[in-house]
Amino acid sequence: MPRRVKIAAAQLGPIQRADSRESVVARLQALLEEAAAGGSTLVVFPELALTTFFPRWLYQSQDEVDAWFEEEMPGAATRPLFDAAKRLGVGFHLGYAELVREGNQVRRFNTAILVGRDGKLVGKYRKIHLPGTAEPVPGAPYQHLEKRYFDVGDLGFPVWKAFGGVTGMCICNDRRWPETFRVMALKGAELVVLGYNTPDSNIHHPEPVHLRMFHHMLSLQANAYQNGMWIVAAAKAGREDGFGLIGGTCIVAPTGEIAAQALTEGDEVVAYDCDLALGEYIRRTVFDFARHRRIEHYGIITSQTGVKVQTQN
Ligand code: CDT
Repeated sequence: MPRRVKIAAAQLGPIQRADSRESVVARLQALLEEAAAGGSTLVVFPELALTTFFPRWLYQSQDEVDAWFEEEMPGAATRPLFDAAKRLGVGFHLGYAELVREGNQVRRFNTAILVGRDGKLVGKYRKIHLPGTAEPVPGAPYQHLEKRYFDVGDLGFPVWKAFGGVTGMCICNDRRWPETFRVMALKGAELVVLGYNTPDSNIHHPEPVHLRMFHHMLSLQANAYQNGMWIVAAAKAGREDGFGLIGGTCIVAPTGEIAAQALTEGDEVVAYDCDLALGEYIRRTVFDFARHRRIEHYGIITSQTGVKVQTQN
């Protein structure tokens, strides 16, 4: 039996450093309304969707850093989005920088939330695979300081019954790691939604430009197929603060095929009527985990991070 749910990936064009939260939320709301008018019941927004990709800069003070974070969700600036979701009966996924105060301790996460069609929180995910460095890379045209500004996510990879199926979340660099999707697939995920900010160059190693998009699509398509799940990925795209971000917002089917893809590097809604039951045959046949996985040979995956050469000779 098909289980159809129309899902929109809402790509954002660049957000400049001077843009206010209010102006960005107005853009998100316009995308939400467009997606709802087209019949979508879930709208996926990018990673850190309320601000410029601020980890590209080194700041002089902690106050400057904390200005990019939200202590409340919804807060004054974001409440209109939650109100619009409730009014339109459409849920959303939103990435933002989260600041948590616990006694004397402050923790900061790269976070995403899933909000239901009633405008209420369904679940939260905090990014686990933080890329980049804690210290600036000398001579680089811009930085990628996620390891400096964020704590590693502490919520694991949860999934929720939501939007007609079992739904999970991850954020940007998480999509490059097969463990991300396999853990959620083992919990029954049929749909994973994510946002990303992927620079169009690699500051750590010179790379042909086309590889940035290729590796993005390769990761999504391989993981969708190998886990028999839908993946909906929303980009922040275009030239932001003078530096390029790849677009490539897309919806990938459990077959690994691209069901829908953005055409621009600006604000754009990409939608598809996803049959959440489509992956069932893949998980019943070639990727029937219960019959075919051989966990007795996988232990090293969770007991070891880096490579230790262990040859047989
Ligand atoms: N935001 C984010 O996670 N971006 C990374 C860039 C990796 S290069 C340091 C990505 O995987 O797209």
